[in-house]
Amino acid sequence: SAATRATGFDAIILGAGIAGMYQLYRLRQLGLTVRVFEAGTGVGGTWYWNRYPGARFDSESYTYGYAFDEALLQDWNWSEHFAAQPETLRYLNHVADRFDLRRDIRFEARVTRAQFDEAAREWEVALEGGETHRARILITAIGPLSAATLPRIPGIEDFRGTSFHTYRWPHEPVDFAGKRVAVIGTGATGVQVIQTIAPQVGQLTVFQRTPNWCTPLHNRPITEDEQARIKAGYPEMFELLRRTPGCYIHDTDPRGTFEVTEAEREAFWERLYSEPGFGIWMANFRDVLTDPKANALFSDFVARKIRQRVKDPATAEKLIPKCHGFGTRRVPQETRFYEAFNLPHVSLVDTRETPIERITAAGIRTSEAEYAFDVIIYATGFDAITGSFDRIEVRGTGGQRLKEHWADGPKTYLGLMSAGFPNLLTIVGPHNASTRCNIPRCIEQNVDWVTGLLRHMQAQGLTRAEATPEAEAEWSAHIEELAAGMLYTQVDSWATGINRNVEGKTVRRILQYQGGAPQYRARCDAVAEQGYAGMTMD
Ligand code: NA7
Repeated sequence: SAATRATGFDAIILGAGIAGMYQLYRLRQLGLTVRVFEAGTGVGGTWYWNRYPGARFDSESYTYGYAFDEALLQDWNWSEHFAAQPETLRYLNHVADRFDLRRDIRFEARVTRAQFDEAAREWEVALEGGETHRARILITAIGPLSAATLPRIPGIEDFRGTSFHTYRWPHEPVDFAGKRVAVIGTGATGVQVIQTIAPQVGQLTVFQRTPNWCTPLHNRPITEDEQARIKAGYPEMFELLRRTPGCYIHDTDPRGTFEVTEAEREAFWERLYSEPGFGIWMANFRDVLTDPKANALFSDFVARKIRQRVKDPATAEKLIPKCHGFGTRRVPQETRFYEAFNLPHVSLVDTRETPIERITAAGIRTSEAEYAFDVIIYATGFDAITGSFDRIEVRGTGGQRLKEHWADGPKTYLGLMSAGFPNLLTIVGPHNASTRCNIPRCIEQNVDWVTGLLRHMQAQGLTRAEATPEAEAEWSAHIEELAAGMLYTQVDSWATGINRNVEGKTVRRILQYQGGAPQYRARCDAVAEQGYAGMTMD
């Protein structure tokens, strides 16, 4: 690879999660010299950091594992339909061992700055501590949900008990027996933590600002028969995942909510509520996420379920979202989450009624009461999608900063490149389909596309590739068009770029490709087939 070889590596990859590991594997096949920089002490990304109790898949395990290697698929046995974090981390370590990935990964190496050197046509990357490395190509695999954020509440440093953000969970198990525990946050993470620790703790107080529409996961072990069927059925299953909008085994129902009788509708919704996984979100009537009337009717159905499951009517009402409809925010999947609030030692504080004023040495003070705790768990989420980019000082041609280029919302081409940032490829970046996707499926697509581009550059002896400003403008407008009419765009959430714990993240943005993964894949493939249309290369 002499043609693409610069003074350092052919390519530097940031992050050794699912994306970085697979990109390393692919680039080795091209014969490139690659270095991966990873902040953690091990591989796994999301599954390395999120060690909180109850962390597990919401995708069926066998749909989530890597698809690129048939022997790997046949050798690995998932134990449950929705595997827990320790199993997923074991799986990713198994993959790292099996493909001998670790020898090209530097652990405990956090990248703080990346600067494009126009004359040399290479990126200079600086690690925390000052060490620098150079490479022709820079690939970010830094994750859409990796910049964890604590709430902006005064006094966090004053607390004398134990406290963690769920993403920065300790590696040693935490003993909750007899402890007075607070959980702040009721997103997908908070729900998993709350339902898991509720039976273990002495006392649990949940601080909820916005309730979410949670639906049953219905997890269970995979039987031996099922294991055999899953393995024999992989080719057909992956074919199905290529056709569905989010690469799940759940496909949209072609019917409209009001095209069926009330009895049929109720029966269909009862069935969805009783079935495992995301079917209730992904395989509902086709208009539930776009037609306000359909959405309201289905939200009522889920509200009825919550009222049936939570014994105290006042608590049930607090747990029912009033300001956003079902599926307009990420749907947390739960296992006896609502029943946790029936336990005598579990209580719910609505922080809109009684805001948290400060964290104290002893616990939490709201406008109404002072609570004492041994443990505070911050399940307060992430500076999502662009936050991990903002935390690195990425500078392209003329020294312009990526954060500035994206100040009024991301500007990208295919969600994989940005004009003015040559030789930078953003796996799972903003504007691509991956955060609306069963993510490893979209990661594999992103990585394969990037690998194809680098193979092309290698074959043609090209050393510089960049999206044109016109292609970037067109793609960014296309992103806006695709999201028009979707109810989620009218709601604050990480998917619309809102995080009030971060300066400046108060304006809703379209951050995701909403046309569905098959259409996204087709667009990317067409660009490649047209000799990388919309890009300049020399
Ligand atoms: P989310 O979904 O962003 O949830 C964060 C939660 O923390 C949410 O309930 C927030 O309330 C709450 N929060 C944040 N700041 C505060 C303050 N200051 N006071 C009270 N409550 C607060 O993050 P998750 O980790 O649960 O999930 C992220 C994704 O990871 C998830 O969607 C999966 O795809 C995997 P808010 O709703 O903003 O009122």
